[in-house]
Amino acid sequence: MRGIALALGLLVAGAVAVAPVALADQPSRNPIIRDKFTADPAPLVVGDALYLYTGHDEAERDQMFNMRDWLVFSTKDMKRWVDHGPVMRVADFRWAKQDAWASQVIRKDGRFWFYAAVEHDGTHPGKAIGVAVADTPTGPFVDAKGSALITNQMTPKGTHSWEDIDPTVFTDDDGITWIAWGNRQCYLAKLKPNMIEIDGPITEITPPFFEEGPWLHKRDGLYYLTYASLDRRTQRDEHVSYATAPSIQGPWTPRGLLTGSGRYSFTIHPGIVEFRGRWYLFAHNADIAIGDQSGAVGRRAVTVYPLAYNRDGTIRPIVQDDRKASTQSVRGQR
Ligand code: FUB
Repeated sequence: MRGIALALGLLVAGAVAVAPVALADQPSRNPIIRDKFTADPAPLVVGDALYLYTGHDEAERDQMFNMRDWLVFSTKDMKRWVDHGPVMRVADFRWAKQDAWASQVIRKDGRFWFYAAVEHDGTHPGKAIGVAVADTPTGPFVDAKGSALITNQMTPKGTHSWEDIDPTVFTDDDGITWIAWGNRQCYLAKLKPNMIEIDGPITEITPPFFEEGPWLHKRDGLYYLTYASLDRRTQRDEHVSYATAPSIQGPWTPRGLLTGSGRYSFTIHPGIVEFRGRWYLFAHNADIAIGDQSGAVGRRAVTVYPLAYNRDGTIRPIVQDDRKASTQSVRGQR
């Protein structure tokens, strides 16, 4: 099965290897935040501003990850970014013990709902997803439930403890909010209108090479599931791939690669948004040093690129290496 998926993915990846988006359209100098290490970007448009929620990398030396709070930045022109500081700390989820991993915020019924992955305490071992709420996009966010929304025990298929990470939330035109998440398996569930409970079954929508970092969006009636993909056979760095569907519940058609890997980073994590009539992909690499700290697995930096759609709804592949923009191609990458 894995072999078939690999062959299918390579086929589709080859099929979309066409001219990349011109970097002349580049909105900001990448990476866009240069005085803090940031990761796992999640954009949200509110009025005339784009808010960007990120993880905060504070790994020291060879430490893999050290993430204790979530940050938010905003912009009105995609060039100047305002740092609003932390919106929440992992310690604010009293049932969590560590790891402020990937998050996303959406607006519903006039409030801002924050979903994030953390490490649960010993009562529900493994990663879990919490939900917090605020009245403004800059917080402060408070735990909205007092317990995890999703625990590792709710998805017994996965045998690893970090299966339940990387929530993405999306409200469809009928007002129903969906949450997708996962590592190795990608899960989908409805949220109740109260935003703090799962409504109905958890289903699996895992696309080819899915590793983590799903992001749901919709454009012109087409649903997109964009995600960090990994060929576990070669164990090369993560890339961004995507799939499309006529409905949130599928069937999902794999569309292959959207980007190669983030420079110097094993992980990459997509976040997509439309702002002022243009679409953007946020991701991360590890291409800055701050003081004597060089970029690393746990010292990443958020980037942004314009997205260009073809008439059939497919997305033109993105070349994200600003330094070698004219020569790099995503052709043949997996
Ligand atoms: O930032 C911690 C983890 O690394 C995220 O949850 C994954 O998506 C990867 O970026």
